[in-house]
Amino acid sequence: MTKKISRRTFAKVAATATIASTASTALTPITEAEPFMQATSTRQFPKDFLWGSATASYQVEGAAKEDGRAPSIWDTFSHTPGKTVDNATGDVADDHYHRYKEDVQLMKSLGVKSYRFSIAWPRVFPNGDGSPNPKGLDFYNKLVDELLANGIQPFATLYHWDLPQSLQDRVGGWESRDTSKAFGDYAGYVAERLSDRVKHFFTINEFGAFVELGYRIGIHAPGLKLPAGRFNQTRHHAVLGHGLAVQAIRAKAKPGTKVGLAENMNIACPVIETAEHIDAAQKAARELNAPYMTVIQEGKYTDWYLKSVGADAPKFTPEDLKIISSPIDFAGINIYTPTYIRAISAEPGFAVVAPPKSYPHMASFWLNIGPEALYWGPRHVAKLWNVKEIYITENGCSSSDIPAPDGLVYDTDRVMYLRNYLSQLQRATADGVPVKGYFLWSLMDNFEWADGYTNRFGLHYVDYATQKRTPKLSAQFYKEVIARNAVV
Ligand code: GBH
Repeated sequence: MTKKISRRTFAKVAATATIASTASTALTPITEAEPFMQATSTRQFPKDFLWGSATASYQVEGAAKEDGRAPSIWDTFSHTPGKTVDNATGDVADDHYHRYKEDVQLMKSLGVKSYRFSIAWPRVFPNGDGSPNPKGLDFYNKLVDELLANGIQPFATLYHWDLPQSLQDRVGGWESRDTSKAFGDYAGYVAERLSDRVKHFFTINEFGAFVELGYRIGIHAPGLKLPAGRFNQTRHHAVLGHGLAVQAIRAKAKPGTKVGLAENMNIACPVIETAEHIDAAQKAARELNAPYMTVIQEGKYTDWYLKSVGADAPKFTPEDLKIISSPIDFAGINIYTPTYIRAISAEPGFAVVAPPKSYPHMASFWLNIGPEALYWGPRHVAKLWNVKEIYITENGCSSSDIPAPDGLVYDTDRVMYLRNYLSQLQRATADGVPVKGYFLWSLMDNFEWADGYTNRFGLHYVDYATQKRTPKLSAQFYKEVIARNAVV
């Protein structure tokens, strides 16, 4: 009879043998004998995974009054006393408008293959509609050329919240369909001129943030607190603007140009990974995103959404829904925090579990840590709507980021955050979820909206007094991830 040797005994024997034969190697090779060590190969991302970083115009550019740029609602809002921490504005921000070449070199040294930036609508159409400002697009032409010359693919967002003030004044901004229409025209104009070099466009960044915070809660520009009916109509005009932009881009851009959006969906994570909670989370993913991603994907508002808003439902035509759901080439999701979901037997089949007071978060109080959001977010999108091309258009975090005596920022908390989130993203790709790329927010510290310059999200520390950029520890970490195409 063969004597059975337990796995554990076998492991011990084999490990000893390995150590004996490679006595001088510091790292023991990973073998069957060490089942507790995960081989690097299993933490690998798919070949050609597109590593990138992201920024947005008003947060980095500065040059607020140059070359014919007119004010946006964010200029007005940030210049209104009391609206941002320390009354900070984006007048100068990172002065990226003048330092873009230096910033492209930061990207190059990280090794990113792509860069997501946004175009300032009021540079291109100072009044929002009407005559374009010929100098407006020059900056983006130069930026795109510089990126391509350095082997970095440009991904352009058409709206990251800097609405021309003129449209707010004349028609009430996104409260009016005129803004949706003007957005479509602007999108077509830009796509026609950049699509010889820019192959991916995002229409709108985060309906779920700018509409809610700007038109309902009032803590972002234009600072309104609309009643429910008008507010839901504003939501509708925003998704309509997206649809009109998709159509305009299709009409005007070079063949092969891809278009999508970048939405901060509510990321429904099952409280426990059992079939019933997973099922509930999937339902929640559809319902909690009903006014934006769901109507864009499905061409209808869900029954539950319409029921829950009742008499305050938006007014729309079947034609609107068709425009809103114009087919897109990919979905971008901005992912920061999880929303935990548990199954319930009553309608609608799920309940949101509020985070306990002790829930861990990063420097921003809202930034609860939930790495599995990076697994469930793209998985729901792929499953619910059969989306075949997904990008994580933002993920990252704020840290206190205080330079050490040697001048460097050792942001071990950001590295911890990223390592854990990326592990879950790797898990998604290994499970076959079609995530094609990841844009880390952000390339460098910048104007963090109502928080002004008090919250830092960058891989590079920015000394705002001198505009000096210094890579943080997290930049070194990300560089290593990109070089190895794996979680490190
Ligand atoms: C993104 O929003 C933005 O696209 C980007 O511009 C920004 O810099 C980045 O994240 C970091 O914040 O004050 O309690 O109402 C992320 C989603 C939604 C997060 C709104 C902050 C406000 C919380 N944001 N939320 S609260």
